Amino acid sequence: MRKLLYLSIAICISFSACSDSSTETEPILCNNGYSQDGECICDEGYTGTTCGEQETPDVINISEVTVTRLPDTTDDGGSWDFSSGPDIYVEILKGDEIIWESDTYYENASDASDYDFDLDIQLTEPNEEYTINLYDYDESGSDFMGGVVRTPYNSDNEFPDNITFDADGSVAFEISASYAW
Ligand SMILES: [Ca+2]
Ligand SMILES: [Ca+2]
Repeated sequence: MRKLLYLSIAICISFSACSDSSTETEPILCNNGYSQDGECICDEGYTGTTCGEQETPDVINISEVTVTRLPDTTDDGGSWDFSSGPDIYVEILKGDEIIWESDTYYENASDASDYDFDLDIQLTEPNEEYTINLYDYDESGSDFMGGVVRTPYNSDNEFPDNITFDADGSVAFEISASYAW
């Protein structure tokens, strides 16, 4: 019996498993940040004790919009132009107000390709709805091809670089996004 007691004391000393090491600051798990002196230092855009909550950005910066789906024909199955495909351009709206419109278009576009438009705008109301519309350019008056409405931000989206505008309709888009707080 005595032998066993000595043994357990020896284990405690050699491995310091029984010593009071818990007085040292325990590192805590920080979801989006790092631990320093028992506190989480959060990455930009995150807040809360363990940096688990997103902070709503002041603006979402948009550097590109990509047309990822478009209708090759009109609703009644006809071609967009007399003998060719649609000549596409994009509009971004907040409510009824056009906040950006491409000044170039792609000639004779088809659903087989994606089409990138460069831009440099800010969405200043990330929690409100924006609309992206696609048009077939015609000198005699452009034709509306389809549009998608969505709120670009939500509080658990982890700030994606690409935001998809896709409501399973005839058109879909992706925007390249960065965030500022
Ligand atoms: Ca055309
Ligand atoms: Ca056209």
